[in-house]
Amino acid sequence: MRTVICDLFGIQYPVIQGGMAWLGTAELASAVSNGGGLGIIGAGNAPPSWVREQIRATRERTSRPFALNIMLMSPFVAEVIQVALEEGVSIVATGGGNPGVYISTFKEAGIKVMPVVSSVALAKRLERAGADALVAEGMESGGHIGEIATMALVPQVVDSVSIPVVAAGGIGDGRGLAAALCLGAQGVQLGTRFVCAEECVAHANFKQKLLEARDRSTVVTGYSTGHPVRCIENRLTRQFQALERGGASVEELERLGQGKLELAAIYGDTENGSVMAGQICGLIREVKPAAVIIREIVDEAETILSRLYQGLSSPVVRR
Ligand code: TUI
Repeated sequence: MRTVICDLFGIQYPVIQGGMAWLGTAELASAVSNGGGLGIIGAGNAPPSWVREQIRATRERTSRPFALNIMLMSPFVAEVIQVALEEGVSIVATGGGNPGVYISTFKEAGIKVMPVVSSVALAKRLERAGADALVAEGMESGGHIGEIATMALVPQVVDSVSIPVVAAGGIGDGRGLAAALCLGAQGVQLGTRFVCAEECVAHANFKQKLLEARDRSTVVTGYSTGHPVRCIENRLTRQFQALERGGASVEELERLGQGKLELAAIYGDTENGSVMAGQICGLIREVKPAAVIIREIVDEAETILSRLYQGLSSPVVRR
């Protein structure tokens, strides 16, 4: 299965890993790239020294293309960009804001840029600014989200730009990949699914929380702060929502959120920490190697699409 996005990034399959803070480490990124997808190091709020180490560690583990995701709300954005330039990263993804002012810097260094967008307006602006591809991310995603669902967002972004679009949000298997291709996307980005990759450094409790999750397990907190975040419901989200309902200040709410992703993802406190996950979490039943996840997704999508083409009345095989 080859699409324009495979040629753009020099990858085998149009399957891209989400650039997750704390979890998009060299271990996961290299495993995804070695499996034929595009692995992404998630800089999150990490200091530039950590990002540099992860880039080097990824290179030790794979000779295939990988990307660095720069989270634009990070206090270290400028320094992380400097690290990307110094280390000669070939692909930069961005999230959590408008990367418009940085794109020319990346382009001058020969770096391909793929911002995450959650609206048509930003998609058009970033195409004009020189982005090479876009990730259209729906509100089914885990972590920091926009307002529009993937099914509605992807075709509208596809129609508004001429660069390739990758669909994200609510995609967890080959059915999602096939559907995304039908919406006009050239590939998919998956975060939640890759949290349950063997190579992901997430604490066992964090993975277990995802395996136990169902369709309605996630909630969105932070609408009142302007930074909505989707997580699995737990003590922290209930505490956050109670404070939000009580009209707590943005400062108080942001203070409550600080350090909570690390608490859950690394230390395994899934009650008091932030278990960021997308709505597709209910689909995930087991932990397996990233390369197996990728192959299963691609094989399933190919089967569905060929059965559709043959005119079979039920192209999707039920599990
Ligand atoms: O960035 C994400 N997802 C994330 S970042 C993150 S780290 C974090 N930790 C604690 C609290 C909050 C965040 C966890 N998950 N996804 C990509 C994404 N980008 N989703 C939405 C956006 C976005 C939002 C606004 C992109 C552009 C944008 O532009 C605003 C503007 O200025 O036009």
